[in-house]
Amino acid sequence: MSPALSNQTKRWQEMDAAHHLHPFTTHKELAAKGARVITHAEGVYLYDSEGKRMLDGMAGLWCVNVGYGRKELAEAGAKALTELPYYNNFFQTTNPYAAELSEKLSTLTPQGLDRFFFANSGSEANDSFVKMVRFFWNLQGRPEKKTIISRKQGYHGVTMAAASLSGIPSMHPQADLPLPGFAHIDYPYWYGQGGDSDPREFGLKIAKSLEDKILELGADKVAAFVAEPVQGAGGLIIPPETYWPEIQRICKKHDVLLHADEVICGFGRTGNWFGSHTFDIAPDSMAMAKGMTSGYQALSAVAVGPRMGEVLFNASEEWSHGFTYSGHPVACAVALANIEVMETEKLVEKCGGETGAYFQKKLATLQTHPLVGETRGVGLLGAIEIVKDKKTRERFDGDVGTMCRNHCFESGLVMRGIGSTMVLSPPLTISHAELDELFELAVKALDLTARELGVL
Ligand code: PXG
Repeated sequence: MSPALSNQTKRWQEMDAAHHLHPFTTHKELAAKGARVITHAEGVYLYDSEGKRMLDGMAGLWCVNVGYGRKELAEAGAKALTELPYYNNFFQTTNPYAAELSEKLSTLTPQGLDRFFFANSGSEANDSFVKMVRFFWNLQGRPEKKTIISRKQGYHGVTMAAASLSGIPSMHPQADLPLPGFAHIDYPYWYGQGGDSDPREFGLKIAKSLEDKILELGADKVAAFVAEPVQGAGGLIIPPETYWPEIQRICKKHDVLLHADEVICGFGRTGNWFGSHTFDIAPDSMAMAKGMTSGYQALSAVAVGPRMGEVLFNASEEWSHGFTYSGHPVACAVALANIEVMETEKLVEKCGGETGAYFQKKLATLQTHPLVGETRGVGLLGAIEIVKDKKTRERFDGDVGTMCRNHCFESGLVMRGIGSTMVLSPPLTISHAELDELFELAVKALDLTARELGVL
């Protein structure tokens, strides 16, 4: 941040340091430095309180798919706020926005996933799934079928059950997690762990760890397998093509339900409406959030297919679950407007077509950079592996991801660092000229990182 900050920025930083607990933050460190204050945003650009402009290569937190400043979404929200700012969906009541959104979603999701429970965050959606699947197996007369298997480095949220599903090691000890009934298996990170193996064989080997775990626990004890089509926060892990077909075969064979966490992959990110379309996955249920409203409102959903849906819809017992804001009219109105923008502007087709192809072409050019061991991507998701030695894939000591991220910020680009992997997930509305700018800034930040590491 610039040395001479305005009084207003200083005031905000002081208030913040004194009173605001941030997500995933070391507060001592932040207070010493002062938080960056983002005051407005337009298109693919963010602006801070000192007037600095940054290209948002992460679409917020993988969510602002239609870009910032979209009047259509603001107007739809304002209209709902005026007409029906709130009413609940308990007690045999609904609202037009929630009803219309659930029907609309049923036309976009993979076949059969036609029933939706609304919540307010990805964490709540996954937590709700955990309760749903337990209820399902109880109703089926199989109360022992309860353990849920998920993956190391998976990210499914932070509430007690969602954090138990998550497989990022730092998320567990502070809250004595995971809860009982959760198990974690290996994840298909070929570049990091596949060594010299053929990626196709590696995909099968990692998928087999699901079968091993099911057999170890007993198939009659396993309720579901939960996974992101592409692991996002865990390092943008795109599985080899053999992985998903084998996982699905194993789930079917052992009667284990498959829950796809589409919180990042959903709403166009991988070039189709859902990551399940891109990877040809037929899940029993899905979680969605983020791109559903492009982050303009807090909204998420669990979609269920016929197997769970029929049982839950036909239960004679009340499902004792739901949030004050489930199916909130304003959030649902904004989601409908967001989907309309995506359809009118053919953003999913563009991500799967010209914009995605241009992004992937530019991303691949970074492979010639002295720090870059691999780039990989799908749709408008991209990862850049920073290595010390391209041949052996040896990493640098220390947190090079944060080092590179800081150089990105200084250069005017938001790129996320996960260990030594840099990650991109820009708005789906990004133009070719803006992509040119994004990659120019990325090279600049990589050069600055290389200089700091003594490589250039
Ligand atoms: N599932 C997935 C796949 C996610 O990426 C969640 C669930 C939880 O959603 P909520 O709305 O409860 O946050 C997420 C969230 C990061 C980062 O640093 C990623 C997420 C959240 C915060 C930070 O990449 N993803």
